[in-house]
Amino acid sequence: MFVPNKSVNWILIAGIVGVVAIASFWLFKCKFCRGPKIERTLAIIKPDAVAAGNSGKIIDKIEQSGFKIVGMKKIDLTKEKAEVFYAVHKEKPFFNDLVQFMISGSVVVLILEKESAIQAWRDLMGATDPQKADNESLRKTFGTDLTKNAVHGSDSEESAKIEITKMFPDLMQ
Ligand code: FUP
Repeated sequence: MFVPNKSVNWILIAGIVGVVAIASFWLFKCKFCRGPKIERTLAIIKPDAVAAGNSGKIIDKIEQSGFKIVGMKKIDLTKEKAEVFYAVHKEKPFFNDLVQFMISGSVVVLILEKESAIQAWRDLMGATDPQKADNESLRKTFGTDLTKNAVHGSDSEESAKIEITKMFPDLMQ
C-alpha cells in the first residue's frame, strides 16, 4: 500500500525486501544446510554369496564401512515372497529366472543404518552388472553375472521402507 509520503514508501519497500530476504534465507537453510540424514536401508546377501560362504566377508565389509546392523536374519524365501519382493520387475523378461534364483538357497537379510545409508550401501554394492561394477565393490568381488550379483539394496527412501517392512514385519520403524 503506497502513501503519498515518499520516505514512507521506501520504508515499506525496505520492509518487504527484508521479510522476503529472511524467508528465503530460512528456506535455503532448511533445504541445503541440513547435514546428511541417518537412514535405514534393506540389504540382502543373495543365495550365490551365501552358498559360496561369502556372507561373513560381506558382513565384515558392511561393519568396516560404518554401517550399524539394526536387524539381521538368515531365511529361505518362498516363491510367493520373492515374487512380491520383486513385483516391480514382474513384466521384465528376467523376472522368472530372478525369482528362481532368489529361492535357490538361503539369503541373509539385513537392516543397515548410517548417514545417507541408501546411497552408501548402493555405492558399496556397485553396479547391477558385476562386470561393470567398480573394482572395490561387493558385486565386483563376489558377483558373477546380472542375476547372481551377490547383494541387493533398496534404491530409494520409499522402497527402503517398503522392503524393510516386507522382510521385518515385526520391527517398529
Ligand atoms: P539393482 O537395483 O542394482 O539391484 O538392479 P535392478 O533393480 O535393475 O534389478 C533388480 C535385480 O534384477 C538385480 F539385482 C538383478 C536382476 N536382473 C537380472 O536378473 N537381469 C537383468 O537383466 C537385470 C536385472
